Amino acid sequence: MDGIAELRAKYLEEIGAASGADALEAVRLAALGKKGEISLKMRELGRMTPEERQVAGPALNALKDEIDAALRARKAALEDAALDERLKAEWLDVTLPGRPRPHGTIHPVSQVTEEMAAIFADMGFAVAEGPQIETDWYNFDALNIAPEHPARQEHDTFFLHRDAGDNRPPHVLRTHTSPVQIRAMQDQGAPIRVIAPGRVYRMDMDLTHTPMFHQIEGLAIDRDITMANLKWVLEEFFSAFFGQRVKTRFRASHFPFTEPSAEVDIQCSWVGGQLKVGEGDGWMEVLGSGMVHPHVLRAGGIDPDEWQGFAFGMGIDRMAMLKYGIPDLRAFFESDLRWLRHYGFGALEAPTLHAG
Ligand code: 2NM
Repeated sequence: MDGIAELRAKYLEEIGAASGADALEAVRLAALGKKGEISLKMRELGRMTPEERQVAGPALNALKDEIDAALRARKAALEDAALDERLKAEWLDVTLPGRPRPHGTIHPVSQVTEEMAAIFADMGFAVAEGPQIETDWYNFDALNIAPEHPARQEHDTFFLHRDAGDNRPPHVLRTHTSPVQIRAMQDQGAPIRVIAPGRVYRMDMDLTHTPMFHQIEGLAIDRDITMANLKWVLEEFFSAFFGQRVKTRFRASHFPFTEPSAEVDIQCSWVGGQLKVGEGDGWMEVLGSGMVHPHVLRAGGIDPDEWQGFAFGMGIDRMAMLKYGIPDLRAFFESDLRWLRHYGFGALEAPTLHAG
């Protein structure tokens, strides 16, 4: 059939010369589109004699397939070339430092709480938490603090407002984390080993007191716990916390929730206005403790004829000041960014048992 060789040569050349996707599409339409030259030629097959068609049909089909394949090949080649160009033009210096982003710090209270939890965890104590708004039963009665006991006033408790006629039991902002220990005893029973760190509230505001502060209390109940266990646990704790052997001194004291009770001092020196823990022959009171009172065990649902144990409580904020040399308690809760950046910790400074 006439013209096939010419068509083939013409379109293969145009395909080779097409410099982009649009030009290539124009060639495809001109050759194989509805009104394309090759399509029109195929339509002419119907008007041929059978003999003519037998020659022209296969030739046209072969041409169509060849042009089609050439179009695809050219399209792929153009796309490859475009990608090569892009890869040459675009580049990224992976050695550049990242853009600096502002990031916060871990508050010393959070850091020290984590450090303490890690040390006590090593001695088998789990962390317990509870509500900061408590009933006066959990905050006082369960802890053997009688209604007329001076501790209820001494604590200068924040009571929640009650409208006249509102007969719900009185609620308070907890004045210590001991109610958490009562709840833990009720929930878990004996034996039990927990620490309860958290916020507590007392109406007190001067150079060394803030109305909100942080306390950590410990509780260990078993069949044969004595004050010897208490002394070992506390000495182990202080030595791990301060990173050196720290001597302790137990002084007889009184708390409604423990009997007997002891206040605990740690060894320190005070030279040239500089306080150092774990050396010298001075003592500093840091902790209250004792054997849990039978009334308190009973409030926690534990039988005091079968079980006994020790409890202790200390201030977290003051321990943070001691360990990290932070001078002013009130600055702890002022949210001053300069203070937070100076005394704060990096997110990756994980607490260790040997922090220095
Ligand atoms: C202290 C001193 C002595 C104490 C008692 C309890 C409980 F709930 F188990 F009875 N928790 N913490 C306790 C004992 C706290 O703080 C100065």
